[in-house]
Amino acid sequence: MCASCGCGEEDHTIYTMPGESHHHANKHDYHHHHPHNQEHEIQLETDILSKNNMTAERNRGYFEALDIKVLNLVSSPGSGKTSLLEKTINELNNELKIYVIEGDQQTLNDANRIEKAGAPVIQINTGNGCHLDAEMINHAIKELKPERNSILFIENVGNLVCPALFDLGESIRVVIISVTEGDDKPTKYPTMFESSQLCIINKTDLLPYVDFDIKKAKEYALRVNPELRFLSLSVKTGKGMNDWYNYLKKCRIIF
Ligand SMILES: Nc1nc2c(ncn2[C@@H]2O[C@H](COP(=O)(O)OP(=O)(O)OP(=O)(O)O)[C@@H](O)[C@H]2O)c(=O)[nH]1
Ligand SMILES: [Mg+2]
Repeated sequence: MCASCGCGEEDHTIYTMPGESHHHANKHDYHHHHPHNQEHEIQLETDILSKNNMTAERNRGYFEALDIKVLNLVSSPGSGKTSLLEKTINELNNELKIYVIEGDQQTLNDANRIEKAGAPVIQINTGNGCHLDAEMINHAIKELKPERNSILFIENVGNLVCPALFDLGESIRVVIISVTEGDDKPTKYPTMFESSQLCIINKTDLLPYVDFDIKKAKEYALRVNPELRFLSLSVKTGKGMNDWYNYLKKCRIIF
């Protein structure tokens, strides 16, 4: 087991563009040794994260040089990340050049949805891994080759814990919660909210049917990150989506 997040020992990462046969990555050396001594585990975790941070900085430099804005979408499974991207691509594809990196443990489902929506996409299948890391992104952008002045969305593996630790070199981290998940998520999974700049509260069309208090959710999130900004929306009905589109148009200037 990995000392940092408990994901699987073997590296089964697979990179695939829709319509192509996939290929496996080289084994990451940090997945090799898993000593069960606590001191060694802390050392290993520090090594993993510092190696990741160095690669993330290289990614960031690459993105900045090409003026590519990168949004890392993180959430529990099923909060609506791919649905949000599908609608965004449909709405903004004429105005912005959009690219997508999809992260899931298995399947090409999300990449196929994005391709159908009309954006260039690469799927990373992490196998046993429960998060994307900077090296995977580094590898993926060499294949995806996003253009200068574009927006790159990275849909992380659905998981509210591990992706919080791994900087990918993104400009903005966006945490998405849906109203079906409970309004106490920010207190239970604070690192994700602490490390994000924007929080999207999705599926507001379901508010009449669930016990979710938006005011409380925001209050909890602001306790761990007073700088966090919020957008409440429903991808399904489109309510609140204009605020998101405006945020994206502005973030090209701000970040
Ligand atoms: N009612 C409602 N359902 C939604 C909304 N947004 C997404 N969904 C539904 O939520 C389910 C999951 O949506 P996805 O977009 O696949 O979620 P995801 O976050 O990409 O899921 P993973 O990639 O598996 O983590 C689908 O059935 C969507 O149709 C919304 O605003 N309202
Ligand atoms: Mg998805």
